Amino acid sequence: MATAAAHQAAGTPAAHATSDAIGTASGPDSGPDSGTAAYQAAFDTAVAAEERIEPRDWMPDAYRATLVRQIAQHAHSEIIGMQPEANWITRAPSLRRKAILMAKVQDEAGHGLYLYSAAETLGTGRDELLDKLHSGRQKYSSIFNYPTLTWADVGAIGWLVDGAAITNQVPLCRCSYGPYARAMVRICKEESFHQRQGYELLLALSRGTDAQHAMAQDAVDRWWWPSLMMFGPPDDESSHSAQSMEWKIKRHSNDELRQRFVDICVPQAESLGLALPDPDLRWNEERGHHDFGAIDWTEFWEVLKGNGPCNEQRITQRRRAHDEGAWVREAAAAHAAKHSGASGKATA
Ligand code: FAQ
Repeated sequence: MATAAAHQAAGTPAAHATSDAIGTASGPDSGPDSGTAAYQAAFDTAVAAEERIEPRDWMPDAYRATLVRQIAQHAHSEIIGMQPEANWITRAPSLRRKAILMAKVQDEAGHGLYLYSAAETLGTGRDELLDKLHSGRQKYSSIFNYPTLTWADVGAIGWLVDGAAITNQVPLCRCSYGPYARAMVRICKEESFHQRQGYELLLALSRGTDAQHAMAQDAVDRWWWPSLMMFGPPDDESSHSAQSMEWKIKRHSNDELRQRFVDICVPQAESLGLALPDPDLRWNEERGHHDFGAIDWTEFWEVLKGNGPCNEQRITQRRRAHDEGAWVREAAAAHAAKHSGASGKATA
């Protein structure tokens, strides 16, 4: 790699030197010795030059911990996020809608798998992460603690929740950590399909009978504000943003992305013939953005503390699914062991 070669020519360690190699030199993050300082400098240079940090590269402990925290929270959100929509698979109004919804929910499981794999490249196993989710030591997105009361909620989740997820995740395709960035490319393509199916579903309801239109409007009324909360607390209360942006894990602040999402949604709501439930929403010529009303941050923090409408139900269901799936994991492990034994014999 040209940049690594440049580091070597200059007599400094490349960020792409492997952790093993560094471990024998001075030990990563072992203290403020000159070896660690040089690796830190090389890491900083690589990040500044928009190079990707890869699993075996040296990285600061805090960078690794931040990535594990964010990727784990993201992975947990994908698998917990299957629950609100899966609730409607058996009641989808047609075979077409049922097939689409099953495929979407299955995609979310797949996103969880890519993300747990990305976290594993940082040295944290899936069992440990799931254990932290089940014991409440790691979070998942606030949005999945709200109930899906009608069929229109499936459309509102697709349009607003997947829409917010894409707005947040497209910049993550440029995250400085390679495996996370690459996972996000595929996830964003699938989320984009999800968003369109939600929009199409809501459009059908909005143009349907009065009762169907009212059902679509009610769903948008309930999902709008929680969707804005998905972007995280306001910038002045966001504990991780500044450091994560410096490391180029996050590319934009929570408020910037929230504003982008509002600006995208306003014309889409007009095309849908649905109103966004915010009397303060209006175009601000001077800012070149829409102004919008105050978000209820008390509600957000309460949901994070476990006091949302569905927190208990979601985590209970997740733990039950995990326990009931134990035999599948055991069978898969036995199959893998048998398979590797067979291929081992063949090789011998
Ligand atoms: N919910 O300092 P910040 C999806 C926590 S995927 C819960 O601003 P950060 C797909 C945060 O962890 C949706 N907790 O944090 C789908 C921190 O607590 P900690 C998930 C939240 O990390 C669609 C504290 O507040 N997407 O929807 C939330 O810099 C349909 C302070 O916050 C991702 O995870 C929240 N909304 O920024 C699936 C994307 N917001 O850890 C099924 C990746 C903040 O110190 C159906 N993640 N917190 O205890 C990110 O981009 C970032 O982690 C943010 C938060 C922007 C979410």
